[in-house]
Amino acid sequence: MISFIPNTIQRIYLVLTLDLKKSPSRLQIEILSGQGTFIMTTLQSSLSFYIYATSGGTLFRHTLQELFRLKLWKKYSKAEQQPEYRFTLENGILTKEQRDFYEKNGFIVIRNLVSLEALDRFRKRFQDVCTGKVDTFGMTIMKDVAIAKSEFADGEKAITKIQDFTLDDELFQYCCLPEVVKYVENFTGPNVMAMHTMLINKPPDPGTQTSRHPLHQDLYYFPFRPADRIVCAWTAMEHIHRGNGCLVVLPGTHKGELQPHGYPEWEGGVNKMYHGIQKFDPNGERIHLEMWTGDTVFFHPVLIHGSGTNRTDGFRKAISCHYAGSECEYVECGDIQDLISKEVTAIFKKRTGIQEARFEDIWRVKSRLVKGERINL
Ligand SMILES: O=C(O)CCC(=O)C(=O)O
Repeated sequence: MISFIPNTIQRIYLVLTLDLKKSPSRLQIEILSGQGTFIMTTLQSSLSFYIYATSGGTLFRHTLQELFRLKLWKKYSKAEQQPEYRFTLENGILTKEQRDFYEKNGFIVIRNLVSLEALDRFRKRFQDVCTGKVDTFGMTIMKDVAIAKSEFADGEKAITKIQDFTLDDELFQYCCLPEVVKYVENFTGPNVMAMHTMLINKPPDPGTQTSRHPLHQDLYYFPFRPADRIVCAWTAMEHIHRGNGCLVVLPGTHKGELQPHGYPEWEGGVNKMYHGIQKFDPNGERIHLEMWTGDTVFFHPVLIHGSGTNRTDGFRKAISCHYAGSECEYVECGDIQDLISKEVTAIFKKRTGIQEARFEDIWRVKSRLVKGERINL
């Protein structure tokens, strides 16, 4: 009798205040966060229990089946907080295996993506740029430090790289190739900007090893973020292997931080703006990417990579574009990017005479929308 009265009062209270509409997940949060208090379970049938809890002075009841759903919710919400996929997006055409590979390694090679015909058009246009047949407005034309003084002082053989060809409608076609862009969207999302473009014509090394490209992170050059919504597409214009200086990547380094860079102290000299990372694990894993004509590698801007010496007689060609989701934003560059931002801005000021130019202004001018809407960049 003594225990019957409080029990009856409690049951009446339960019935009067029962709120069956409270969502199980909400109740779970409140119990876990201490706002709600678990009270008891009662047997509903042989398979079903009710779980009672109070929150904010009201009592709630859920069945064991709902508790099971709560477990699923807990699992799902954990996935939301620590997403399995950070570097790739849902909306693309990468398979699960390809996404997992990129997430883990920071790059993915897609074989035979770009046609020979398209690459021949870009090769022809490059030759026309080198021989002065087309307007090179906006482009940066670079020579190897060793070549400038060599027998290849003119024409295609004198030029190691052209950058910033977004204003050239012919070369810009590379950035817009649907077969490339459909992969790019896996990383940038649907609003795609071409930010940085290059056609690299790695020359035969004259023995100085200046044809090497030191290990670096491309994000070092970029004043926009977030890094995970930026990707490079780099297409082999011929068979590229260790002999002619293929790309070398340090898998998994895209998960790290942007590192300090500077000019490496190489005996034979270093090309302008070829800054290298100053500290890295020399014993870390390296992968040399052997690629055939049309193969395309997509890689993250924090991935440490570079390319080797060209020990052949041929000029090794590759074409690339760095894309970013147009929702990315320009940011103030910190100390790590101080050297490169000053160097690039000084060159731009000298070339254009625009003394007020800031680092981000240069990027605004040279970038071009590929698909979707131009939002921030
Ligand atoms: O094609 C190459 O040699 C490497 C290019 C590269 O990594 C770069 O220019 O950032």
